[in-house]
Amino acid sequence: MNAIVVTPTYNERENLEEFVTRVRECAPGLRILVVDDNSPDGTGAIADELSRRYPGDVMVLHRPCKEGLGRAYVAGFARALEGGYDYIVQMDADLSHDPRYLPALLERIETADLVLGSRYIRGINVVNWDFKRLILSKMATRYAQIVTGMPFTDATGGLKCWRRQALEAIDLNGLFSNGYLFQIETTYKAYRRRFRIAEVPIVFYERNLGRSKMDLRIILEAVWGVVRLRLRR
Ligand SMILES: Nc1nc2c(ncn2[C@@H]2O[C@H](COP(=O)(O)OP(=O)(O)OP(=O)(O)O)[C@@H](O)[C@H]2O)c(=O)[nH]1
Ligand SMILES: [Mg+2]
Repeated sequence: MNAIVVTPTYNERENLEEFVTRVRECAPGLRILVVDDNSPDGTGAIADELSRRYPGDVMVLHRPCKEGLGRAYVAGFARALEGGYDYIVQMDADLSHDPRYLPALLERIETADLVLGSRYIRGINVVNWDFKRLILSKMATRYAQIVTGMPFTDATGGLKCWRRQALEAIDLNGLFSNGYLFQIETTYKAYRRRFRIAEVPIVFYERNLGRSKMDLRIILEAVWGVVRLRLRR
C-alpha cells in the first residue's frame, strides 16, 4: 500500500523515537513524514537521526518556526501529495494515538475517502483526561454537530486517514484554521464535497511525556470558527 503518515512535532524529543518504532512495528511499509517546527528541544535533530537510520522510510520536513498544528499539517500534506502517495494518515507524535489502530484505519480507507479515528463511537474511550477536559471535548463535538450538521461522533479528533483525492479536493491553501478547528474544518470540507467518511473506534491516551500545546486561543478559534465554517459554505 502506497501510504504515508504525517506527524507534526513541536518539542517531542521524549516521544519521537518510540513513535517511529511503534509505527514501523504496527504498520510495516508505511512511510513516515515528520514535520518539525524547529523545536527548541532538538526534536528536529532526532528526526534527522531517525531518517538516517531508516533511509527512505522516515523523512523530515523542517520548518523555520512554530506556526501551529494546522500550518504544519498543510505543509506535510502538500509534501505527501507531491510524493504521490495514495493514502495519507495524520497522527500526533505524542503517542496519544496508538499506532496499533493503523491497520484498521488503512483497511477501512479501501472503501472510504476519509476515515476518522473516534474516541466516542462506543462510550468514552479516553485515558488520563480530567473531567474538565472531557466535558470540553464532548461539548466541542456536540457544538460542531449542531452547527455544521455533520453526524460524526468525534469532531476534533486528530487521527485520520485520507484518500489522496479527498485531500486534493479540499484546497489546503484555502484553510483558515489552525488549532482544534483545523480537524473540524478539514472534515467539513470533505463532508460538503460528499466524500465517503467513515469512523473507526480508537482509545485516546493523554500524553505521558512532554507538554500539551492546547490553550485558550485554540479553544476560542474553534468556537467562532465553526460558525464561520458554516456561513462560508
Ligand atoms: N510542527 C508543529 N507541531 C505541533 C505544533 N503544535 C502542536 N504540534 C504537534 O501536534 C501534535 C498534537 O499536539 P499536542 O500538544 O499533543 O496538542 P493536543 O493534542 O492538542 O493537546 P494534548 O491533548 O493536551 O496533548 C503533537 O505531535 C505536537 O507535537 C506546531 O505548532 N507545530
Ligand atoms: Mg496531544
